[in-house]
Amino acid sequence: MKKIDLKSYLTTNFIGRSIEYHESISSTNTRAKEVAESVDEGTVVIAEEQTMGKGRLGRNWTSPKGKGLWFSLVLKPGLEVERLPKITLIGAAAVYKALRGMGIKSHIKWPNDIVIDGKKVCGILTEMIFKNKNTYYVIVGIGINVNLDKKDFTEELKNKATSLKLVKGQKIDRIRLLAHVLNNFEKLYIPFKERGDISEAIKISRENSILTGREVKIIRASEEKVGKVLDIDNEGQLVVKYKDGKIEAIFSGEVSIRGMEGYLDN
Ligand code: BT5
Repeated sequence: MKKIDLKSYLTTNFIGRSIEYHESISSTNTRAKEVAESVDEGTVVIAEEQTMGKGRLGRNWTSPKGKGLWFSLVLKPGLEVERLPKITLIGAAAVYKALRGMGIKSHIKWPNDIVIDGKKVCGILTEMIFKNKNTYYVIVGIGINVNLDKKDFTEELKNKATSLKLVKGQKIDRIRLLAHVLNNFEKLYIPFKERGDISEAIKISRENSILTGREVKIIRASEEKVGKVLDIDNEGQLVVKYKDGKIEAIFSGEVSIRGMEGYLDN
């Protein structure tokens, strides 16, 4: 991966202006958390390979060498803590737009996945670390399956994951894609940081939502419920109508959403 190439594509002021590059690392999110305090906002920790890539709720993220974009952004937004989980939507919208800019149509599976043809091509893991009551940092970890081949996926993943190479039938320039993601991320993040405005990211998530109109299973720690997704509201919450007619707006991060009929299984 060449830093010089990245710089030539970047249009940002601070996102991706500082890069910490690793050939191999356990998890870029873990590393970003370690360095968050001492680095500038917008620093990107990126690795060719992750040996213990993390998904949400202790799940694994497959991150084979040289085939994907496995990276984490260090953010210091200084907003109320309650608003922060919404940053995941900025990540999703930025990846969506970056793919679109490279001629690839995808959908957003609220709140943290990008899917193509019903298969997951990107996942996002947002974590927060508190230094003290008033000081915290946000780490947005993004994993994109760029040039993975079928053999790079486990049997379990083969049916529910894909890569951009598999979709397009040709290799994709990882550096160019990374720059596109970072450029889009900064554009969506600045209004959020300056005035808590996340409307553009929500609009993108809503307009390209794979879940809207579908029956889904909503899984919380101790219960599973089936409902139909009506919309994503102005707060970025998923609006669901249950069988009993009750409507609920679900806050990002608190649940897992599964498609019915084995579709969208993650
Ligand atoms: C996610 O979790 O989708 C968040 C993934 C975040 C990965 C990035 S890579 C850079 C940064 N550093 C890290 O350590 N993590 C972040 P979740 O919604 O829980 O989905 C996890 C599930 O996706 C797993 O249980 C598998 O079923 C599936 N999965 C694992 N690896 C995959 C891959 N490469 N592509 C598609 N699906 C995958």
